[in-house]
Amino acid sequence: MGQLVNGVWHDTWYDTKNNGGKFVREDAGFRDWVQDNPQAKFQPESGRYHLYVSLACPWAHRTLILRMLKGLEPHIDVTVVCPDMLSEGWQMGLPEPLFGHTRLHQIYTQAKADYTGRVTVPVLWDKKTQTIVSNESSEIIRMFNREFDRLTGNVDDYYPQHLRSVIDEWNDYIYPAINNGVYRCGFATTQEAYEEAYQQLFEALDRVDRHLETHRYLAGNQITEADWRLFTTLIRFDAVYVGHFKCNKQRIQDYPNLNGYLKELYQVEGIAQTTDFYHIKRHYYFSHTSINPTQIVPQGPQLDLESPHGRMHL
Ligand SMILES: N[C@@H](CCC(=O)N[C@@H](CS)C(=O)NCC(=O)O)C(=O)O
Repeated sequence: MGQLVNGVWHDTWYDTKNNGGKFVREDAGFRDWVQDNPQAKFQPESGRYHLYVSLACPWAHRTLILRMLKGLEPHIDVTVVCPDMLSEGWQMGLPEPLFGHTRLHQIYTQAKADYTGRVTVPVLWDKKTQTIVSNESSEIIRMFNREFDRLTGNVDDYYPQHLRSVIDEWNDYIYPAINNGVYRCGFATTQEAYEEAYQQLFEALDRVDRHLETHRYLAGNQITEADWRLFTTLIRFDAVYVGHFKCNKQRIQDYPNLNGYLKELYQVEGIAQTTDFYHIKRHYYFSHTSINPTQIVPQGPQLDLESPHGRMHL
């Protein structure tokens, strides 16, 4: 775990001292957009972009899901990093195909030689202009949702106009409390910071669970971006966040509605193939040595994600 300072890699853990023990996530550094418009710098073209992901990471997982759902797999190739993120940060098991690099930070300095900031996944690389288009998953999934439609002919829309305000509202609520909330629990270095995050997290899960009693999905009758953004946290919850991040009030399995909702999303065609529990468990338990110094990866839990989800009546 570390970061780049003026293009030089430093092995440092998150600094929570200046924030009263709270974990504060840094904003992504590359924020360009692929756009389907003739003036755009980054245009949607088959084979032009490369995606660097970790299968462990919930933010990267979103991009893999949208890539799959939108028929982009033949058009955007992928490098998967190794699950262990230690003193060199994210690393490739084999040299990656574009430059032969074996560390993700080399991709960042390839784009910007004096880059300063954390080296995170996902990364969307442009082979034509030789740079990083974006390392912000919430924006990469918007590009995947729409900008390649003419190329793929897939016009499924996970951020439809008429639901945008509802989706935005859920995203704004779920991101700090749940998606980032589990990290705020796990990476807190004071009791107060942990308890604050924990309370907010379980209040939010209760609220979402109540909502799902009468709504099939977050925004109503159709699966949207908001569901996929929540899914990638829920699917990691019982396997990792309950134990490793101390989010242990109750499991997703114990919620009357979230449990079936999670199963239904997991059972959508192609989604299970984007989910890798080996990478997920190994990454968190083995990489965060300040939380789990023995690096022992638990054997359990046994998850039941394949049985009927029971949400057809909604
Ligand atoms: N805002 C980013 C956050 C991505 C992120 O923080 N990814 C984590 C993996 S789960 C990472 O690469 N962390 C490395 C680090 O912070 O040094 C996004 O959503 O794309």
